[in-house]
Amino acid sequence: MNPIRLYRFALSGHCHRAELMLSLLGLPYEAIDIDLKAKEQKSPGFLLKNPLGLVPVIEDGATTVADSNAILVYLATRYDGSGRWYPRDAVAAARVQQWLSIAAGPLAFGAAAARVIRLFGAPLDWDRAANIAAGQLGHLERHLANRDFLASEHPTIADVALYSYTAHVPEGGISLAPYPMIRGWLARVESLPRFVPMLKSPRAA
Ligand SMILES: N[C@@H](CCC(=O)N[C@@H](CS)C(=O)NCC(=O)O)C(=O)O
Repeated sequence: MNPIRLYRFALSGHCHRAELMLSLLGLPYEAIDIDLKAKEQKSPGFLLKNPLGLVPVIEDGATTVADSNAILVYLATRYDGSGRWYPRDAVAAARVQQWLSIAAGPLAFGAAAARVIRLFGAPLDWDRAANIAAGQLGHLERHLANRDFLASEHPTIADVALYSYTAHVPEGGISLAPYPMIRGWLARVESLPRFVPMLKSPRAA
């Protein structure tokens, strides 16, 4: 099998989400770093891969997939013969989708936004982001009170979608100290075979 090409920015949780899935599935991949500061993601060549001009994007042979959650769905559907990472049963699939929506909604506008403000000076409102993050982390903490993984008794793409930005919440100036259930879940994800960590920003405390 030829390696899957992953176009990424190493400090992006969206990109780490895609890379973590590639690694957990044991798929050969080649990471290609995109220089976001130089706006390489808006170059004509890159816009052919993703007209929205965002990373991550993967190329698997003739197939191009943009958007981190779409990449998780694609990789699990195509390469996980067990069907465990993306269950097809109606109820289980709906439970997974709820978490993908949280990853694309309150996680992105809360914890991820707070981090991009602190690390890269994004012109966003940190108090608003921290408030959204508090609501989302509280929900996650309560959900994990009586289960090990988010959408099933075993890990699924829901856990992969939520992991990266949750693990790096402190880089956004938000402590994980009040969230013991979340910290336990992060440790369970980190102990999965072939787990790869996300790069920690040198700018973070
Ligand atoms: N919904 C997209 C969001 C991706 C995204 O926001 N990527 C950021 C890096 S974390 C990006 O490419 N930013 C460059 C830009 O805004 O020009 C996904 O899940 O992949």
